[in-house]
Amino acid sequence: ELHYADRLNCGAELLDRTVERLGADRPAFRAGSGDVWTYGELQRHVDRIAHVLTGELDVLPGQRVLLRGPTTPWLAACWLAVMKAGAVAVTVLAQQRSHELATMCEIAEVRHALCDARVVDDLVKAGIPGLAVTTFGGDGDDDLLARAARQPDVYEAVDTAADDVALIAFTSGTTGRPKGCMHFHSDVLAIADTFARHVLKPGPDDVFAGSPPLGFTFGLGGLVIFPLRFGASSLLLEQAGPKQLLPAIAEHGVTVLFTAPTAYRVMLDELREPGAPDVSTLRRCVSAGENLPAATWQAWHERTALRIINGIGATELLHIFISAADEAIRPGTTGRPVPGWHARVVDDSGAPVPDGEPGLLAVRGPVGCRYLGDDRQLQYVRHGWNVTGDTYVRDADGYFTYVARADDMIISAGYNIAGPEVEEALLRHPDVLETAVVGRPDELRGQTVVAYVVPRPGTERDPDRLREFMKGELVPYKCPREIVFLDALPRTATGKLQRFRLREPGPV
Ligand code: 3SK
Repeated sequence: ELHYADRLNCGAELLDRTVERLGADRPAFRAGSGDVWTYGELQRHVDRIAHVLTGELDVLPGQRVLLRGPTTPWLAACWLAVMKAGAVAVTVLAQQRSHELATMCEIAEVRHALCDARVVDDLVKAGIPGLAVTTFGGDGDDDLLARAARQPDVYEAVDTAADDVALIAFTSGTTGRPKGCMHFHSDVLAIADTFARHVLKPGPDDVFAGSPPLGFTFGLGGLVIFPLRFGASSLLLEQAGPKQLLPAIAEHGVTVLFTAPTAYRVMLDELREPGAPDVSTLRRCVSAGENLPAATWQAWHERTALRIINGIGATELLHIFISAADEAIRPGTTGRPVPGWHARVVDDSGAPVPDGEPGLLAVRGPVGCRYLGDDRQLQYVRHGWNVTGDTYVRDADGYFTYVARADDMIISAGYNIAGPEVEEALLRHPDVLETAVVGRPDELRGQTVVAYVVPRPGTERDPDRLREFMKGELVPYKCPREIVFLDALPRTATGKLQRFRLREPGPV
């Protein structure tokens, strides 16, 4: 059980309390350019920005402030300043465009925006009524950083309640109108005090890095909240694809890595090349965002001797709630509920199903789903449990194994087929880099299994060879009837696969 004081400001806890414990001279943020901010420097930047927010921009506690930009120490400093000012951060992705931004600002009733000057055009173009936009990192006296430089460098955090809303994080899932998930000051600390504390077990000498952006709670947790909670440092990279991550690991001595299965596969290819970067500083590798196939886990382990920490998280629950560490890891499974969390597998009525049988994943813990003005809340929270929309199986040892998204089960000629199981089999073929398997409507069978495959560069696009291979891997009814080669799979801005686009008729 976690206990927090009734009055709690997560910005002050993450920054000021850490400085009190460990001093101001340790590194906090590192940028790709090689710049390093100590905790003391970060604190001064944050406090000056907080003064601008409350003293010049008239941001009031509880008001919503949009934050938008590539992953940089300045974006992270703005987030901390919004926390300390008692306002509510509405984190979005730099790639989100005018229409999406307008929708999210309308849902969250955003009045202020802090936006990296390099990506401000889309926000201005959105023409959001009543929105005051302040840029950072641009020219001119009005820029946030120029204003901050004129402010005092100590700011007393606003006295917020533990259950005041601190953050609104949007999830669009893979389709549909975005949903704003409200999270409290205590929620921000709870994800660090559950997953990070018990699974990652970080220390002040750790160097965090990863690919998810700060507008995705996977990245906000992994690259800002966790390192600050434990006095570690974080490398904040504007470009953090697998090709940039690998050399950065070697250059900055990264010890804790956050990324998704696809990036592990691409990095493995790079690591097989002669002269590949040295990744021997890595101590923890976390994978979330989508299912981690056992084949990817094994290949990474063979190449690096590291055991990837798989996890399932959700924007609704802020971060990872099922995972495993060290020797407790069982490849191919997600793991067990993180200490502080409870999980079970239920049927449509909410009743638990026996171990070994698939059903809906239901989760309960220190963070819960609170959609902002959206009746989809009634589907997500049922009988006090958060029903994530994933199909899972639990075994007798309490390990949870992913089957599919509940709406991704393929039903063909009366058989239930989990797309990820077919994908896992395809990934065992050396020519397959990425794959997505979906059901396509079919008069005879109801649905047929169609596999979309991204081949490894330089390999032949031969569907017959793959079909032959699959006959040796899976029972015939699960084998794809059609194999389509693509250069890339359709994904959301946070990297999630958009299966619905593959199910639609016509070209992808
Ligand atoms: O949506 C996810 O997959 C996720 C994973 C880890 C942490 C947070 C999130 C939202």
